Amino acid sequence: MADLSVELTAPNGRKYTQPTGLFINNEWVKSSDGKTITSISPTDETEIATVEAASAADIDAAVSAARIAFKDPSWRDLAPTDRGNLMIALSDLIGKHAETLATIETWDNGKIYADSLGGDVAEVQAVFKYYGGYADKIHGQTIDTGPAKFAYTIREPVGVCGQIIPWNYPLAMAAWKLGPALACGNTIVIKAAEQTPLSILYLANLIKEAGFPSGVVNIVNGYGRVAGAAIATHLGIDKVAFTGSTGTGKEIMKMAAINMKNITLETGGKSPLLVFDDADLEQAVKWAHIGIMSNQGQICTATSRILVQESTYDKFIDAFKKQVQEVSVVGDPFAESTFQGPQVTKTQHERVLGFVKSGKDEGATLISGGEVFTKGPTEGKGYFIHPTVFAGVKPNMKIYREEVFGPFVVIASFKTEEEALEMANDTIYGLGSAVFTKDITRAHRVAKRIEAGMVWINSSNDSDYRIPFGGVKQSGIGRELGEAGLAGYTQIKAVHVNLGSVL
Ligand code: TXE
Repeated sequence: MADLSVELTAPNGRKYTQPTGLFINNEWVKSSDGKTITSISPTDETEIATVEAASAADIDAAVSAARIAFKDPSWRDLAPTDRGNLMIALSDLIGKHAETLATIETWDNGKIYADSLGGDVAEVQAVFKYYGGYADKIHGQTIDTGPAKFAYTIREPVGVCGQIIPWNYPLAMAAWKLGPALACGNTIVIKAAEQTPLSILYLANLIKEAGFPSGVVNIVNGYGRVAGAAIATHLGIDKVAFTGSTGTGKEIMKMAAINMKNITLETGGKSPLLVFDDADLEQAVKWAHIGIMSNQGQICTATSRILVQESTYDKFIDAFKKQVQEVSVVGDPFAESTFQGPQVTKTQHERVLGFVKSGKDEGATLISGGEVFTKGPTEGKGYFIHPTVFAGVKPNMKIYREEVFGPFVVIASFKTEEEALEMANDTIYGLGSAVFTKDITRAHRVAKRIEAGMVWINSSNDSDYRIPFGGVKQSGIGRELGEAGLAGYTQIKAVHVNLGSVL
């Protein structure tokens, strides 16, 4: 254990012990093949820590631990209320360690500290408490089929769940997956993204401290094509839940077919935000800005396509440009005045800049940003970018069709409601969508016809642990959060009973 943690002092002065191992069977272990991941701060490009990276053999060990734990009476026979209480104890511990968790998240990912603390970590705490409350409320049904027979159903855990998460909300994505899985009595092998390996390891210690039996939650870091693929193909895993790109989601589906795993996917988006000419313009501008520029634009539901009715288009562009330039203060994510920190990695930074070039080449009008931002906390260092807005964008352009995943938005115009809907739905994705109008009938008409898993009326990007989250089309399969989030983590057994008294 001694060499599987390191004492760190974060840029905000917080000192803490960073675990660096693989968390298997409630123990910290080294990678079997000596592979590691070094985490880089996106703010100043310095190395934060080096952690163990799981091999296929390590995944195998984690799955064995999870399988034994699944059958062990200490977990299998734990009363649902006690299972829930463990989750509530974990939620309380997260509250106690909130500032350290938020510090790690901001240092490793680059998201602003106020969001890490008040958004991500607060949500993680709430999710474990919420699903802890569900643990003893997961019921089956009784079904009366006539005088001689009836049946009842039992909602059983799926088994050993593999969970693969991305880097944009490392702790929150872990909680969205661990919460419902634990509430239903499953055991888990979860892999964090190689870009942000640190915060989940700190969470692992809290899981142990809360009192979860060994092997119930196994937490590993590792590369997608090694550890991720080992999870997706493992015959000892009954379900795989994934959040990430649509391309990787499709690969995981194919791999998971090997033993017909139960599957939940939350993938990419190119969510439209519709502004009709009767909208409250000030509100539309405010929410359109939050919807795309929060979290450095690294949100799967980011409203990255703004569609504005022709008569209000010029007014919207002027007001939106002003909002971006006044509110999107780029800089040190630990500074209180900052709205936007760095992109998570050099790769993502370059990817966004690639889209800037594409927009210019295709003839869209750049109205704001489009350059590397050089005034980071360490002069010339860090993956900062100016918030970028392209107007006059046409539906055939690459920047209109593909997910950019950065502080990058395209604006186009429409004439009628019919055309707005056609444009909004002209995408392979179907995750979020927003509509701004004061016409209550139109708001609900559009909400009904839009092809998306979520619609925000006169708002953007609201997410709440009590409300189902997920997409249609190539944005995913299944739902997370809310009561709906439990469905993917139980299976239904039907028990037929013959009363025998009547033929
Ligand atoms: O995603 P990947 P990347 C989108 C966003 C971004 C792009 C690329 O557009 O620019 O994806 O990001 C694991 N088998 N989103 O490359 O590859 C990987 O280790 C099994 C949207 O980071 O999808 C990580 O844990 N696992 C998104 C996770 O998959 C594999 C959030 C996500 O990585 C694997 C992130 C494989 N073959 C990116 N390859 C959202 N929907 O919120 C990778 N992984």
